[in-house]
Amino acid sequence: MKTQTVIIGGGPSGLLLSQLLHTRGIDSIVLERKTKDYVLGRIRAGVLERGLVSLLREAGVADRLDKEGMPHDGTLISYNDTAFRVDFAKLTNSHVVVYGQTEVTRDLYAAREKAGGQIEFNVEDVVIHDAESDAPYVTYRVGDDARRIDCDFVAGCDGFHGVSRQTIPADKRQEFEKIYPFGWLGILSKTPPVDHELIYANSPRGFALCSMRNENLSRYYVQCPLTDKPEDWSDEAFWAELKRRIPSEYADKLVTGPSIEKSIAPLRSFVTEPMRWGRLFLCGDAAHIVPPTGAKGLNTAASDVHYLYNALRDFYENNSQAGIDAYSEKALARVWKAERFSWWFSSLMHRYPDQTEFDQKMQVAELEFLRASPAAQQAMAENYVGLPY
Ligand code: FAS
Ligand code: PHB
Repeated sequence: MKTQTVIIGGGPSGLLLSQLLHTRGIDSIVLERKTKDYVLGRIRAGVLERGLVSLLREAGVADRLDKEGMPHDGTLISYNDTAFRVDFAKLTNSHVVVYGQTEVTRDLYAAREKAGGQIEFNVEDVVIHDAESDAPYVTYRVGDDARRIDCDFVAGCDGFHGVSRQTIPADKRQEFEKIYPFGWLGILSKTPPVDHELIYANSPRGFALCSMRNENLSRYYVQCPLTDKPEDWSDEAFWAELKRRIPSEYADKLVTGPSIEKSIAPLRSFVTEPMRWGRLFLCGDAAHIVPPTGAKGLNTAASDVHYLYNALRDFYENNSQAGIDAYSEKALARVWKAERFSWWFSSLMHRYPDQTEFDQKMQVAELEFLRASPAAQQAMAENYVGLPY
């Protein structure tokens, strides 16, 4: 087989890139390790930056998003049984949209299938060959059937545990990592959200987040030790702990109910440099990971896709290498800003096992400053709604 771009990974990065390329008549084949249902079964991000919303519209997959997505003009931040609001609309004349990553991925699959896009599921033993040449190829297996695709480019959209990053020789890449000493226990429940906006809560017992997917589907998180397992937490124990971590005015009106999904995600900050190796380009979690505190994971994958899509367009439409030569530096410049914001917000909102009383005083002082300073809130709002591409 031959195509212009082989895309490894059928998550949001790979599907969005494939759909955008399709809009310009550029062929791609997506190789996905799992089944479509497995991919859609993952419960992950919930907040879309303005840049990702625009990109989904450009890809022609925003109809349902525009109908069902919930624009959020601000967020609440709570500590010491009190809360204040950061007003994105007033500070940035912009907003975010609450619409689950699962729905984004579902819309992208629907669009690719409607367009007759080629997606191969249950692929195994994916290997990228001759990435440094101008004629790379990918080999893989589906069952006992060994296959090969010759191409011009390979997009590594295969997440943190994929093969793409490992294809770049270890002595040619540099990795930067910070592991956080806690995880997030998340649940999904068919209950009305406790407020119409998100609540990020700093509490002496640990971080909590009140989010949602729609008016009757809530997403809640509590910080938990890395040694915890989802089965260690009954629904009752989760709700009781969440109520202890948010201001009483919200705890008193929290509607609880059975969890329909319960999982623990570890938190890490991670970046690999460069994000290009010859004709191989890394996008999304294949290249970087952020703690979900700033809702930047999916959104930073989107800016990578934007840069790579335009670079490949430039190559095919204008016969120019400029975009692909600039890709890694351009993508990393924005990646590091997202890493910084996610690290800052995580440091501000979580309880760290080795935290001293002085450290906790520093957190409260910064929260008081954020509460009182329009300039500080402006900085936070600009990062949260999404820095420009
Ligand atoms: P993905 O990991 O989503 O997709 C990669 C795809 O590649 C997967 O479908 C995988 O099956 C496939 N793949 C892997 N290896 C392969 C191989 N060898 N061959 C073929 N296919 C292969 N972000 C937020 O903003 N908010 C959150 O709350 C949040 N929660 C998260 C919870 C968890 C447990 C995880 C892991 C991530 C979370 N994220 C969150 C980040 C997440 O949303 C990612 O940023 C987003 O999924 C990035 O999309 P992709 O880059 O497409 O990677
Ligand atoms: C979510 O709704 O899953 C969500 C929202 C905001 C975050 C992280 C996760 O910062």
